[in-house]
Amino acid sequence: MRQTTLCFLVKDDQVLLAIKKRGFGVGKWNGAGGKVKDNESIGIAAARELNEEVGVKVSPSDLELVGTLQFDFDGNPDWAQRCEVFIARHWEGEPSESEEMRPRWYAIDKLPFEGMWIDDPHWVPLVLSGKKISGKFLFNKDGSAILNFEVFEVHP
Ligand code: 8OG
Repeated sequence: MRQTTLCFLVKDDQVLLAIKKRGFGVGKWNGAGGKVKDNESIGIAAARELNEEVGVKVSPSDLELVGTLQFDFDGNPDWAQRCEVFIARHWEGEPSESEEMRPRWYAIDKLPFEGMWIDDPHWVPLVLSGKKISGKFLFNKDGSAILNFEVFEVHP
């Protein structure tokens, strides 16, 4: 199964989202992240993706794990994915556009849900309000509908 990372940069009451210019999730606003490579730790992968996609340098020790999500697609096991979600509050450099993503800051209480993944309203506000979560989503085959889901707050 694919293991991916997703990281939200947070500054005061704002979060950095970036619109995906190509690949899986094209046209959607999201944090930066992607597939973990073989022999790469999840933290190193998250930091690498932040650098490649929005041009900032983050130390893996500044990544706070805030969520673990399982995404399954009915009748489409190739798309199954486990995603570790992080928040970073310290980084070096100014976020900038890359070939893959165009970033901008959003107020945390005005997220552009109509332009985000359909599951995001069920968990993104929780992690941005300081909660730690674990969740599972079952989508239909092409990911256009949620068939069922569960999201729990975890207390580490
Ligand atoms: O390597 P690739 O660009 O395919 O990685 C996909 C990225 O998109 C990765 O950061 C995980 C993220 N992502 C999904 N599905 C969902 C989702 O349903 N919600 C959010 N917020 N991010 C997702 O692949």
